[in-house]
Amino acid sequence: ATATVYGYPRQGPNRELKQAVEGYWKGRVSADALHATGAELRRGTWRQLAEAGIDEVPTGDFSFYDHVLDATVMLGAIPGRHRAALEADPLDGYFAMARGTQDVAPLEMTKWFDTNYHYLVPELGPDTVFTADSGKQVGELREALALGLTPRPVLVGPVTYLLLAKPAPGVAPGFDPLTLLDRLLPVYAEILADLRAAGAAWVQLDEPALVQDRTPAELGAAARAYQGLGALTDRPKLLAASYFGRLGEALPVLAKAPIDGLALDFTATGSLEELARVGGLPGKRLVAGVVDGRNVWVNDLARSLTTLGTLLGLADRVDVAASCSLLHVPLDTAAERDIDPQILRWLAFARQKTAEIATLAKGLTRGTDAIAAELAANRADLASRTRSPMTHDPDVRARAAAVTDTDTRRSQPYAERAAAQHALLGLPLLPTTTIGSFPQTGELRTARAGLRAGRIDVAGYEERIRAEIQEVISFQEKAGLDVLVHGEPERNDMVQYFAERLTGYLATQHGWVQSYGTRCVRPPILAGDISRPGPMTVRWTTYAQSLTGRPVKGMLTGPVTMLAWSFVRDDQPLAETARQVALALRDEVNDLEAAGSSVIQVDEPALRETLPLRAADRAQYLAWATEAFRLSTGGVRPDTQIHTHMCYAEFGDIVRAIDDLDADVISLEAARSHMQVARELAAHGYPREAGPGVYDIHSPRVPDVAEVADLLRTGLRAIPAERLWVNPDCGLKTRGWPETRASLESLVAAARVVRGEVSAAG
Ligand code: THG
Ligand code: ZN
Repeated sequence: ATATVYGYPRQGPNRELKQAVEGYWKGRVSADALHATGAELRRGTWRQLAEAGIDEVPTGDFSFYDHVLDATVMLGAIPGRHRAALEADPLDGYFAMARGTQDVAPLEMTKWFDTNYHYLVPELGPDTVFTADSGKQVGELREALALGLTPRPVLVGPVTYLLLAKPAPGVAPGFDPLTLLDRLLPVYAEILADLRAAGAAWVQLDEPALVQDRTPAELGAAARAYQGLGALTDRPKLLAASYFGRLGEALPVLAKAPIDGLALDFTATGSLEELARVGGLPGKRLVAGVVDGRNVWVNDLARSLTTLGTLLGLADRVDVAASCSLLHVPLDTAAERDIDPQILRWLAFARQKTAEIATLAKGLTRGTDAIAAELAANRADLASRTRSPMTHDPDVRARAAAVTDTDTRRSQPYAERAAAQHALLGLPLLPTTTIGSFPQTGELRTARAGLRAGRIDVAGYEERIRAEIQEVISFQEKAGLDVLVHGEPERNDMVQYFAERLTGYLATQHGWVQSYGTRCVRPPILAGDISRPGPMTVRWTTYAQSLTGRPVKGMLTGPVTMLAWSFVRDDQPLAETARQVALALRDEVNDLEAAGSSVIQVDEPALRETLPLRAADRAQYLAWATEAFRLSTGGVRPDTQIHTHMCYAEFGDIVRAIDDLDADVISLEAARSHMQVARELAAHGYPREAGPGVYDIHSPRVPDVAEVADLLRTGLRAIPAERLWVNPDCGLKTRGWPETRASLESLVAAARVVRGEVSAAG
C-alpha cells in the first residue's frame, strides 16, 4: 500500500504566503519574488511529505488564492469583464478575478461544501468557450518530478466544476452549467494529455459534489463524463476522488466507469457498507481516506487498520490517505507551546496526519508487528484522552443530562413577552440599533498586540478598552440610536474570545487555517467538557450601561456558531457538545440579565452554513441546533428581549428553524436584495420582530437618507411598523469610523422621517 494525501496547507509555517501575496498587492513584493516564495513553499511541503513517508505527493493543489479560481484559469472560463486584465498581466488579472478592481467586480465567493474554506464561484453561460491552459499544473508537476518524487496532479473534476458554477451576470438564471459538459470534456482531455506528456502516471480528479444529493440528470452527467474521460487513449491513469461524505447513488456510477481508481471517504458513516453492497472495485485502485482530514484528533490506528483490512478484499490495490485535503487543518502541533504536552498528544494537525497515514500504509503492507511501537503509543494517547478529567467533568455531564424541555422554552409566548418588553423598554416605533461591533481601529489592535507582547499591562489595556467604550456610547447617544451597544473593542475574533474564557476549550497560537484568499482563522478546539468559570462579558456591558440611560444590548455568540467555527469533539454527538456550550452561554445570558441588561443579542451567523450536505440529515441537525439556542436564551424573564443576528439573505430553507429559535428580534442581511428578506419572512408568516439591514456594511459607501427611507418603506409593506427594526446589515468592525458615523446618521434620520409618515398615516 502507498501513502498519499490530496492537498496540504498552503500558507507556510509562518503564513509566508499571506505575507508575500499581500506584499505583492501593496507593491512591496515583486512578481518574481512572489513566484519564488510559492516555489519555495511547494518544495518545503513536498520535502516534508516525502520525509514523513508519503509515497505519492499531490501537485497543483498549491494556490496563490483559491484552487477553484485556478481551475477557472486552467479551463479558460474567464468572465468577459476580466479578460483584458488577464491578457495584460496574468498575475494581476488573476487577483482582479479574486478581489475585483476599481472598475470590475470580483467573482462571487462562497463556502466550499460544509468546510470553512471559501472558493470563487465560476460564472458560466451558453456563450462560455473553454480553452486548455495546463501551464500551472504542468509547471508544478515538473517541479516535483525534478525533486525525484512521485507526483499526482490534483484537479477539480469536470462535474464538480460545473455543479459549483452559477450563471454569469446577464445570463438567464435558469441556465444550467451542466449543459456545458460536452464542451468541457475535450478541454480536460487536452490537459490530461499534457500532464501525461510531462510525466504524470496518475491524475486525481476531485468530485466532492457527488457526495451531495444529486438528481438522475446530474448522475447521468457524471456517468457520461467518466465514460468519456476513461475512454481517452492519451491519458494518465485516472483517480476520481470523493470526500466530505459517502457517495451514495454516485458510487455505482463511478465504480462502473472505465477509470483506474476511486478515492473514498471512510470517516463518513455508510461508506464501507455501500462499497461492499456494490461489490467493491474489482480491477481498480482504492484510495482509502481513513484519517479525518478536517478535524484535529489523533487517529485510532488500530481501528483504521481494521477498516483497511476489510477493504483489502474489495479492491485490487488499497492505498491510505486522509479523508480530504489537509488544507482544512493547521500545519503542525509542534508549534503549540501553550497547550499541555499531554493534551497536545491527542491532537494531529497536517504534519501529524501525514505520519499517521504513512504508519497505516506500512502496517497494511508489512503487518502490525512492523508498527508495534506506533500502535502502542497511539493506544496510550487515546486512553489518556478517554480517561482525562477534561473530557469527563461529572458536574457538566450531570447538568446536561438534567436539561428538560422547560429549560428550552421561554416562560411566556411571544405575544405576551412582547407586550412586557415594549412596556419596559419604551422604545419608539421603528427602533434603531446596530449589530454589535464598531470599527476595530489600528490603535486597538496595537494595544492587544502590546498586551500579548508585555509592552502594556492589563490595567493599561483595560483603560484603553474603557476609553473606546466611552467613545462608542457617546457617539451613539449623539447620533440618536435607541438601543446601544458597547462596540466589542475587547474582542478580536468573537469565537476565540469566548473559547479563551471557557474551560474545556483549547486555543492555538499558530493553528491557522485558510478561510479565503490570504485570510485565515485560528479555530479553537472543543476538547473537553465545557464550563464557564465566571462571567465573560458582563463587566464591559455593565460599564457601557453605566455611561448611558438608554438600553445597552448584551452581545454573545450563539452555541451553533461556537461549534461551526471551532474544531469539534469526535468522541460524542455534536448535539451533546452544543448542549454543554449552550448551558455555559445560558449562565452568561442570565448574569447579563441580573446585572441589568434588558436586551441581549445571541448571534448565530453560522446556523445556515452548518446545514448538513444531504437533505436527509438536516431535520436532525436543525432540531439540536435550535434547541441549543433556546437553551442558551430560555432562562430569562419575559420582559428581557432576546435578539439574534444572521449574516445572509438566503434563508428560505431554514425559515422554520429561524422561527423555532423563538428569539424576540432578528436582524438579517437585506440591503443588497432590496428587502427581499422582509417579504420572505412575511410570506412565511413570521410573527416576531425583524430588522432587515438597511445598508450594506461590506462596502465603504455611505447611504443617503432618502435611500434608507425608501428601503424602510419597502420593509413596511411586508412587516408592520410595530415589528420593524432599523439596523445595518452586519457588524461594523471591518469599517472605518468616518463612513460608520455618516452611515448611522443617515440611518437615524431616515427612521425619523418614516416614523413621521407612519404616525401621520395612523
Ligand atoms: N470567526 C471565525 N470563523 C469564521 C469567521 C469569524 N469563519 C467564517 C467567516 N467568519 C470567515 N471570515 C473571515 C473574515 C476575516 C478574516 C478571516 C475570516 C481575517 N483574518 C485575519 C487575517 O487572516 O489576516 C486574522 C485575524 C486574527 O488575527 O485572528 O481577516 O469571524 N472564527
Ligand atoms: Zn453579520
